[in-house]
Amino acid sequence: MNIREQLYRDMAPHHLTPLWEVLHSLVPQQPATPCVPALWKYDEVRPFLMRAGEAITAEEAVRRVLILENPALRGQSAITQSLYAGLQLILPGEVAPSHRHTQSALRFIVEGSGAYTAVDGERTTMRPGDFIITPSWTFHDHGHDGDAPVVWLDGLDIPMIRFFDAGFAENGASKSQAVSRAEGTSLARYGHNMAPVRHDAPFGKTSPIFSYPYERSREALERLERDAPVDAWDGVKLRYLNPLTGGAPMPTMATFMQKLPAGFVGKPWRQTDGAVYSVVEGEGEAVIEHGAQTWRYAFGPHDHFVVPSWHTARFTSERGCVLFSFSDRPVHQALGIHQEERLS
Ligand code: GTQ
Repeated sequence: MNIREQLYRDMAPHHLTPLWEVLHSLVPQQPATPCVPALWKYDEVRPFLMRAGEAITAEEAVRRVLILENPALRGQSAITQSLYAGLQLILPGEVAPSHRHTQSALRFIVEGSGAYTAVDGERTTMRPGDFIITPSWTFHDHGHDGDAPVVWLDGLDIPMIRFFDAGFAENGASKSQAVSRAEGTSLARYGHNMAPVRHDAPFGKTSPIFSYPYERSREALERLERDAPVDAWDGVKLRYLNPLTGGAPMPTMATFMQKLPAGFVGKPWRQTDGAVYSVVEGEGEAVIEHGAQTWRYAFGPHDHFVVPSWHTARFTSERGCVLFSFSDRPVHQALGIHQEERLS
């Protein structure tokens, strides 16, 4: 045995390891994520969700969710290293009981109407394409008074909070929280480019608007497609705002909605923030490249896919489509490490 091997072997019991053996992978020349691109076709996922609806009640499950696990991170409940995504099902008459946690959550409504989520005493009705927030440490419960299944995408910063070992959670005193404000109050207070004169930030670093209706986002995208230049990489893309700060709606997650016009052939880009997509309407193709590998995803309504960090991606759409997405960009920006490249 040479002197190096002898050294490694003798110091191992003392919990010591030589940096020079791992330096390259510890400090890579560019992001080297273990995540891989992945696509979940809604046609394939939906039957499992409905079977979950027969297998367990929302109340017993607390949250009846099928987690979208990155194929390279099985068992970690993560779609990227920092983000969690799942599809939650609630059936008519059910309640997903009140609890709160330090993890922030977003809901993006995929299918069905008439369910509600209640945050801090205010309910908001879910409609397809709505983007709804559950701020960190606010009590929230979900219920459904309508007559057909409702499915939404849950996006949470669970892996990030786990990384920091900073998670707290507790159950609410009652199954459904008492309603203390009329539906739409938060949107009226903060959602019209105005704010109460002596406003505070009711949810700290999180947006005071907790429901961003699809109707409005879609109208903005449609007008911009018609009246303004279309971006060669993104089509028409807008980010959701915390109106009190101009920043992302949550401290850990940014959200976006984009419309690719019919006939769109987008240029490629890459960015350090891995992103999760939910297809709202229409069809298209995502082409993702990394090293020598290429993934081609033909997507349609309610499909979900993930573009990992520093993978090159581009979109095309023959008939046009609308895409919702979220990523951990605000954290990259807070740390001053966000990188983005627009390629040609
Ligand atoms: O709705 O509170 O998908 O706490 C995972 C954890 C949803 C929720 C998830 C959660 C929730």
